[in-house]
Amino acid sequence: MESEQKQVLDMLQRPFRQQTQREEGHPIVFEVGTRVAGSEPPPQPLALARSIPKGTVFSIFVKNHRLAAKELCDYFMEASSVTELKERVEEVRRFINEKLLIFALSFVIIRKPEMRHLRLPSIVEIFPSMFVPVTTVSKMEQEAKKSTPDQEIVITEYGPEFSSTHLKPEHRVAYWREDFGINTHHWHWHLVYPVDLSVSRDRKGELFYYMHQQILARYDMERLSVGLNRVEKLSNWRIPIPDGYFPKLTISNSGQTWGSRQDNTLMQDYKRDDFGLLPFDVSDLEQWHNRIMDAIHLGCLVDRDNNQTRLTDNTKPPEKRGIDLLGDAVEADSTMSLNSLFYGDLHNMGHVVISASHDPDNAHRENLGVMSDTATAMRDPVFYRWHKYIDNIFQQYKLKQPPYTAEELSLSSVEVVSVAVESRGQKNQLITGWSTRDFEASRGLDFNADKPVIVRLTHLNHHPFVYSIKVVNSDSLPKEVTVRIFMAPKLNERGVKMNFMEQRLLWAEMDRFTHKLKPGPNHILQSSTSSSITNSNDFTFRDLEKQPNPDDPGAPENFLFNFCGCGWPQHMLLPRGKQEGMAFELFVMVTDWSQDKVAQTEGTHSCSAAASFCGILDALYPDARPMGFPFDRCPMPTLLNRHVEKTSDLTRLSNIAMQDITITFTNAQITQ
Ligand code: CUO
Repeated sequence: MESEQKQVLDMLQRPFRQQTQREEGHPIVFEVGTRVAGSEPPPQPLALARSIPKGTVFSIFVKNHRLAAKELCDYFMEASSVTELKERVEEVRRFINEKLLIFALSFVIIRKPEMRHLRLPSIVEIFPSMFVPVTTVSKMEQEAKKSTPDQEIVITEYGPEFSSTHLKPEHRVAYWREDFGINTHHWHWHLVYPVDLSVSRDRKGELFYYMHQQILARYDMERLSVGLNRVEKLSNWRIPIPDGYFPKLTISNSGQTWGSRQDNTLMQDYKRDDFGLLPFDVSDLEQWHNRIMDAIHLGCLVDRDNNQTRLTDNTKPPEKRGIDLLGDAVEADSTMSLNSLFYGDLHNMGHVVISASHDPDNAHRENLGVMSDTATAMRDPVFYRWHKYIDNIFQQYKLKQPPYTAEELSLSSVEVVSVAVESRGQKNQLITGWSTRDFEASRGLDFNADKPVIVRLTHLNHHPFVYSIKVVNSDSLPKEVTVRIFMAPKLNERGVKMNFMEQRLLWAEMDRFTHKLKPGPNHILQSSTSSSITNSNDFTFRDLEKQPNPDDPGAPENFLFNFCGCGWPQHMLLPRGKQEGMAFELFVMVTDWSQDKVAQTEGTHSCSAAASFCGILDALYPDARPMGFPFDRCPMPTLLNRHVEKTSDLTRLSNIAMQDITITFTNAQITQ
């Protein structure tokens, strides 16, 4: 019998494969014209899921599509084995939208305890056309046709030049926005933290805020690296969006393309007839915005029975933090939001309205734009402007929280004596450049070739490095601590050193880990490849076919793999930096683990990596502090003084240290 892993790979392969009704023993019926009133067929099972046509956009930002996903996920969840799941998949493949099918199948494999040991291959190989432009797909088709039997087909896609010219400043960061890894991460994260699928995960709303805030910090670091200003929030919806986006990608194998947005397109009232959504006005978004802002400034949300729930981050479990409640209300998850009728569906509907702005009434029969899909949204410059607006809501709330006290920030028995990063014998000098990664496009698309067709994607990369942290524990006993590492650019757009408030939102988490300090001096060495935000989830079909049988219960590292796969790509851990070298600051803070830890139930498995962005499956988020601590709130004066020489600065916290580092972009190949 086929292994379970093999069955999973078979189900995911070539989602657009033709499976005609005749092959399945069903008569082929073509329906032409308008159905006569009263002749409607009886309701079918999976009616919602069926309502999304094959080959069209499936968007989890659209409420109806979320309901359809719920229906299909529930149906698949009932399967008691992989074999039964496969039967169900094959039964519905004929009439279910391909993207919806893969979403539901992936969701079930992550969620069902007995299937969690199975691995999902990279979404790049399942849907190559969501990651490489249609011209590259055609090139692959042509090469497949004319290749000789002994010829390997490899098509190289130069990411840095993909959709851009140098006429538009925004194109300077196209290589970052269109990177396969960050888009894969975003798809996977929303699969693990879905909306309206009755998935109630610890601090889900807060993680929605934090993960997206961290994306923005990283995007802004990248923009500063290429000489662009930090991204501006999209808060005035009555003026046109200056930057357009032309995806050049296809939605399906039938030639359907994503909608394109011209420069200076206005967000307009939504009146499309193809998603079952009621007409929806930009002023509805404004109304939801106002209600949420009122809640922030009044300090409470109001539920449907008019009860008030206070918004504060100074809570004790099980009371939820204000940021968590706000995250649920803004994203919005109607199963989690305290009052989704009143506070609405702001973030999701923003994606929808923007992705329909080129054809808001469907008059041109153009598809939605890439902002409607989690696997493609991060390609579009407007994604960051929209999320900066969403983040600004959260920041307005955060700035109302009292600054952390010295007690909350300090750990006087511990002194961080020095911090450095080391890479290839160089101290505090990090190097970035380009690498390539091969994906087998013929796993997702049928090129009619009897051999693999490979697409070689170019991406940013860096040489691995090691954090070297010297710490003195003045206690006579060993002490368990959390080490928190962040990085931010030192200078702003004008080349001026930033103060704390200006730099606050640019701090990107690089790592967070626990460590047991022995009494006296300690030397901590931590590899960049073990970062708590990253993972290596881009396994190919070939990788998975080669690995030892994962059905074997003695393969423990497979456990939770798919869940942890929602981390940030390792190759994007560092920003590009500049060719002449760019100044960054490293921030290391050591805190008391006894105050950071959360009480987990026995037997909790943690992600070996990526816990900062993914949390832990079926367990509590593994850090009791608010996410983003200590940069999530306004500073206290001691932190403002952190640059003063230690010898003369008695107020400086001993458990915090800073180090200037340089990131140099080589524009050369990085081999590891
Ligand atoms: Cu991840 Cu708007 O939430 O895209």
